[in-house]
Amino acid sequence: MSLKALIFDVDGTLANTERDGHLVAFNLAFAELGLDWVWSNYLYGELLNITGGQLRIKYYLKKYRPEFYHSDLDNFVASIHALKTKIYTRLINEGAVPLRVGVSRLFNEARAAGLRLAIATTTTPENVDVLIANTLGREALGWFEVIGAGNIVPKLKPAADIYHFVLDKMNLDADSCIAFEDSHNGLVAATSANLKTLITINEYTKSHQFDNAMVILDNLGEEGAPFVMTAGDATTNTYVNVDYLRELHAKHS
Ligand code: XBP
Ligand code: MG
Repeated sequence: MSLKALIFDVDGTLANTERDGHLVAFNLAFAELGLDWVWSNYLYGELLNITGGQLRIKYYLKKYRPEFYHSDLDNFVASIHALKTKIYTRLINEGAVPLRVGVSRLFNEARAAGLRLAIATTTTPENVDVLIANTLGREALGWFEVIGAGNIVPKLKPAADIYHFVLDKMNLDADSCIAFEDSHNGLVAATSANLKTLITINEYTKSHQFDNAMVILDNLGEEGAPFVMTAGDATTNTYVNVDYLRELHAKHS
């Protein structure tokens, strides 16, 4: 089966939104609400194992603030998270987070080659819109046939639900796609949906287990700025382009 579509995770894959966007926004939201919770970069690395901002806050409270009590915890956490989303979208609109190396180029090359594009993420839908619109322009939202985000499915990653949702909407077999992820949870979600997956690591995920990935890279690379491969078959390619993706796809079929 030939390669027809590319499906991208967002946080950590398209941009370093976790460190420069979400973490900053969580801490600003806590401060604005008078809460003395401060998440360090180190702690956030652990908290990222829990996908979904609201679940992440609840995990933090249980593990690090066991004495904390609120009579309506679900609503309280939802209200903190709503404020965090407002702050996050403001930060992104201010241009706080650029796309990672090679992302914009690959989108353009894939579109020119007639590959279909989609997004599969656990983040809140408005966070995706604002990141795409701010980095690539509002019209780029139309480049993605499906934007699967947040609670549109019952179970967040590492469950495969969001990938199944996207594949169903596109009416595509997993065999004809490649997924792009940055984390263990993301890889588990993608491979559980039978997707061949390319990993670009970041500072939070560099020590994660990526056993079933096709290849593990430090980023997508650019002409003249080669990627560094941590695992995968040796290649003469120095940056991820459509030819290399077709090669990887054929090799792993
Ligand atoms: C992303 C997430 C999200 C973001 C924060 O994971 O887990 O929770 O960290 O966004 P992935 P929200 O990259 O695997 O999709 O606060 O909107 O949940
Ligand atoms: Mg991610």
